[in-house]
Amino acid sequence: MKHTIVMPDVGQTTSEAKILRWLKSPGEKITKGDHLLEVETDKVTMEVESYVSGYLRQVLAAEGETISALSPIAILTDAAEEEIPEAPPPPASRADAPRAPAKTIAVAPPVTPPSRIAPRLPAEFVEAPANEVELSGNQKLAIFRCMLLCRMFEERVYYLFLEGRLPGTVHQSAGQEASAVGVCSALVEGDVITSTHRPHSHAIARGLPVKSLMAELFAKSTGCCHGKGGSMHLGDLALGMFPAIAIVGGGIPLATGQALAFQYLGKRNIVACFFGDGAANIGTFHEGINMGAIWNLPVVYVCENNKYGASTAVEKVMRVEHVSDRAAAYGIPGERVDGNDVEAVYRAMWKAGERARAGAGPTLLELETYRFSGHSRSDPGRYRVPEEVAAWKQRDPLELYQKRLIAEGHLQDSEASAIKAQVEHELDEAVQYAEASSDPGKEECLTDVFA
Ligand SMILES: Cc1ncc(C[n+]2csc(CCOP(=O)(O)OP(=O)(O)O)c2C)c(N)n1
Repeated sequence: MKHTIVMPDVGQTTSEAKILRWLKSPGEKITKGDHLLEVETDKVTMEVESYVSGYLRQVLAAEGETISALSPIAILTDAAEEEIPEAPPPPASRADAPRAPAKTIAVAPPVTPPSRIAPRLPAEFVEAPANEVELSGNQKLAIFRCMLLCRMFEERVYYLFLEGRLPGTVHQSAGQEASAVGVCSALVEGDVITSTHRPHSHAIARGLPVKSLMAELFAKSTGCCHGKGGSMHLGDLALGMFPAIAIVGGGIPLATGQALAFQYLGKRNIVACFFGDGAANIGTFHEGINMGAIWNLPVVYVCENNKYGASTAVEKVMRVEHVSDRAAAYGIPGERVDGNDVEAVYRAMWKAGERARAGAGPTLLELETYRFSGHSRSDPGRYRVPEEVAAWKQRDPLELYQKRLIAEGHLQDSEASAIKAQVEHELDEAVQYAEASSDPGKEECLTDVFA
């Protein structure tokens, strides 16, 4: 079978990219996920991965050419010698770029960036003793499945994006599943979360149906926001998630306001307010948390410290060592937790949640974690040294939890594979559902929107 590889839409202000070099040559065997070529956009240079496995048969665009997004750039086939059915159309290349497609490309070995930046390695955490919030075997398995769903959802979305099937941009959260799932597992019906530009795992962990999330990413009317929110604004208040807010720090006052509403109405519900380390330097952080503190509001402020706000390392923009140190300024507890240990996150959230439900006010939780991908679809993450990324991958929250459940006797390898197959099937169905759904009609332009 023939597979046409297209140029992904990775530019920020333009929809084209220049091919710097091919990293594979015609005839080479390619595994899905292999880096095929390096491109330069208006903002960055980055490697482009293959979204299929097979043999690279034709390279359709030469190094130096500037190619429009979604134009074909290479042909792969499943078998090495397979006949290629028909000639592909030439790529849409800018008029001033050389037009002759390269037949065979000489490939230089990849260059590793110089390691001048000090790696931000995972900290050592002492495991907190198990207490009254002990989880049952079934609860642990549900947590594992949910983390797996978050991870596989992000992987699926990534490849759909590379294939040019998904519109818009995505900020992915692979690597941060333990924080999303640990926090949301400690919530009950009626509780609410607020989220950020990186909301996919928060939404899955809060229990939003995967079909409605996938349809939202495809901008379809069956999406959780009827196709008008997209990746960065997905949510469903009826299911306990405010549509996410992409303005950094924007969710903090909203969470505080919702907590005030819970208190005013005499409810025992709480708000879990997710935000990143970058948001801890935004004015709303101070105003929102201070207000939550002085009124003892039922809210837990959850900082997912993944070490970077976009490409800016956290210590470049913060004098205190830890975000949680700032809790002292508001007179509330601050706790730093291993954000890659899902049970540690669960316990900390449960404790902070009980405190909030009892009327004792907010807690600032800092969950130390790491995003495996770049900041967004167009960020290769070159500001991070390979040693740092490798050290965090050693602490992959999903692998850590799978090993732990196997060691505790709650899970076997074969069961983990079966769960993975189920999740794969659920995602296949979600993509089919999303692609078969209709676009929002013109008559819906002004419904569900406030401005
Ligand atoms: C007020 C505001 N400033 C800048 C941006 C652009 N921006 C989007 S995400 C981001 C980085 C946010 O970092 P962090 O809060 O640590 O979250 P993370 O991306 O690490 O999840 C920036 C600067 C924005 N969306 N809103």
